[in-house]
Amino acid sequence: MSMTPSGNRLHVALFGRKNIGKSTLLNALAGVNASAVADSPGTTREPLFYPMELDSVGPVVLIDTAGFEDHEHSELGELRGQRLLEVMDQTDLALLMFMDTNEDYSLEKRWYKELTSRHIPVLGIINRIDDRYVDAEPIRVQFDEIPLVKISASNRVNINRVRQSIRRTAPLEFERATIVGDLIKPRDLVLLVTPEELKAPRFRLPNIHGQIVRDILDQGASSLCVTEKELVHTLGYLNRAPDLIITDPELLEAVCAAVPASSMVTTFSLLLARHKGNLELLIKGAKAVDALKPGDRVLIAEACKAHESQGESVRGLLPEQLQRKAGGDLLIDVVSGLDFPVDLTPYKMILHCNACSFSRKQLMARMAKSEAQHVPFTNYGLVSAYLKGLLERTCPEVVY
Ligand SMILES: Nc1nc2c(ncn2[C@@H]2O[C@H](COP(=O)(O)OP(=O)(O)OP(=O)(O)O)[C@@H](O)[C@H]2O)c(=O)[nH]1
Ligand SMILES: [Mg+2]
Repeated sequence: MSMTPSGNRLHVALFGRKNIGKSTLLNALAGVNASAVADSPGTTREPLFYPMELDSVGPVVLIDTAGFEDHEHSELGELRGQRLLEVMDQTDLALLMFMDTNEDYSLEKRWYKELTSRHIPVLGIINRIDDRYVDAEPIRVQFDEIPLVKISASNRVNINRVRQSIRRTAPLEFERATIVGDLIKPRDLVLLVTPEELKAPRFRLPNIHGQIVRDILDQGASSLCVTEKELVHTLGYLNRAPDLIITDPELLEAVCAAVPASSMVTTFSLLLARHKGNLELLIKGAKAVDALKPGDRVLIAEACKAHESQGESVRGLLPEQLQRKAGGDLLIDVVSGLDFPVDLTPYKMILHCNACSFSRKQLMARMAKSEAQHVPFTNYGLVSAYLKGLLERTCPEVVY
């Protein structure tokens, strides 16, 4: 379970005023002191993400956040507010914390509105029952009768009830659909073709391989994993053509040339795009490369900061290929992690990485922002397949 990629975990975020006990509750749920707790307000300043196995819930990412600002009009207040909205874009379930505030819940209401406008289920937590009495009724009435749990985070009272309520309140659609299950039948043979130099750390395969193999086994199909070098040799000893071949975008040309025309070919990147985003929109976005001109501005967005340390290896030769296609230099901005510009209008297109560490919700939120601003959005793999003229070969089930 510790290998569950973060994109597949239920993202549970804690929201509430400063000093209300968010970090204390996170630690109580986790059973370890993960997040810093202090008497003074403003201890947690930035969102903090903790992937963990939560008893009676399963693999989650618990997200600690900075407390609501009373002075939102300060520059820092606005920045923190922006961070909270970014966290909400990836929240599957919100824990909204309350304590006695003379029943003035205006700050809570403001953020509750943001949560409900994103259709995020909210579980209300009334904290500090060890040192004060809080009447749950006004909260129930003012917050659409959301489920409420009374706890003492520091004394670990009713923490199990919070876990059970998380399980009950978690959105049903969180159970993810399969990545390739719908493309194969029982007894099908699926060939995974990887580059000889795997980008994953030594002794590991990329997470997506594990998820795909699991899907194949669940369907009663079989899988074979080979390197590019062994592909032709392996095809030679098989007594039938593989039903599906999945490869890396950079091997696509070589693989398409080597495999039988009857085998369906696709890429890990395209499967992820289909799984996590709106594939048709991404394909439309890939075609925006045709309109690129020298001097145009393009945004490259990478989900994990790890890509930065790997330099150009993840996005590969893509910037060069784009400039060749545009017939001159482009202005290319690169952002990573949670950074994503609010104003996307200066960009002619947005190229995202595979976003393996993002949830579908997170990627869809970015796609929706781009669509609202009429900026084409696509991913590396689709653009590279399109530039090679192989997009149709790799997604035959999509009409475009
Ligand atoms: N009496 C009592 N104190 C609590 C409880 N939960 C938290 N505290 C105390 O409240 C203070 C603030 O707790 P934190 O968990 O740091 O609060 P926070 O909401 O994360 O605060 P910020 O990060 O500043 O927004 C600490 O001194 C905690 O020990 C509780 O249930 N009862
Ligand atoms: Mg805190």
